[in-house]
Formats: sequence, C-alpha cells, structure tokens
Amino acid sequence: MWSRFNESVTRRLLDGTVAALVARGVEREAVAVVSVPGAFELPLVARHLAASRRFDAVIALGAVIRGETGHYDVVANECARGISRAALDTGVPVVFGVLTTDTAAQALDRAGGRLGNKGDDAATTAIEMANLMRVVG
Ligand code: INI
Repeated sequence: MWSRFNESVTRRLLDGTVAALVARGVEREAVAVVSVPGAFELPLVARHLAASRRFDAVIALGAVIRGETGHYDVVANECARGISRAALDTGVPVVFGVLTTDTAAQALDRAGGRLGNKGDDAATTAIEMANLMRVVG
C-alpha cells in the first residue's frame, strides 16, 4: 500500500518494493497494490487489509517531508502509531515503509537514490516477518 502525497518519492518506493518482493520469489500476482491520498490515511487501510486475512503481510509506504508542512510531526507520529496499532490489533505484520525526512532530497536519496531504496528494506522485512509469524504461530 502506498500514499500518493510526495508521489515522485513514493512511486519509487513502490517500484523498489515490488521489484524486491518479486526478486525474492514472491509471485507478482500475489502482490496487491492499493493507494491512499497521504501518509495519515495509511493506518486505516493497513488495518483493513491486515484484518481481511488475505495477506501474509502489509507494507505501508509513504514520505513525510518536514520542509513542506507545519503539521509534519502530527502526520508522521499518527502514521507511525496507527501502523503499529494495525499490526498489534490484527496479528498481521504491517511494515513501516514511511520515510520521514527534513527535505525532499533526503527522501529521494532513500527512494532509489544514493542511499538505496527503503522499499527494498520494507520488502525484506515483510517476508521475514511473514515467515516468523508462521513459525511462532
Ligand atoms: N502526507 C504525506 O504523506 N506526506 C507529507 O509530507 C504530508 N504533508 O506534508 O502534509 C502529508 N499530508 C497529508 C496527510 O497525510 C493527509 O492526507 C491529509 O491531512 C488528509 O487527511
């Protein structure tokens, strides 16, 4: 799941995530892609997807950039809190793939730029957590 706010960043996160999942053996058809307007909306849909039991894990992708908003802290904190709650309430891993940076350049560095792609990390975490939850049952 990805949020369209700061789309030039979040589309790259999405591309990196899907590519990493497929590279690690996940069938492309098994990956559902859903978008929401902004990071604040991620928790509600994450919880809904997790509660549906249709998925082994949910990955929430977004970019909250301080330079462009006065309510950065509110959006970033509520997003993180809600995503954590979605996982705890449902028992399904919900991965926090949300960049929180001071500038757009810092976000792009982490969305396929010189510091890698956080979408790749999110995919790795989702697979590890899905497998772990099966083991701990
Ligand atoms: N949403 C983001 O995903 N990133 C941001 O940086 C951001 N800023 O800057 O405000 C942002 N705001 C929108 C927010 O997520 C909600 O979509 C909006 O408040 C409507 O609920």
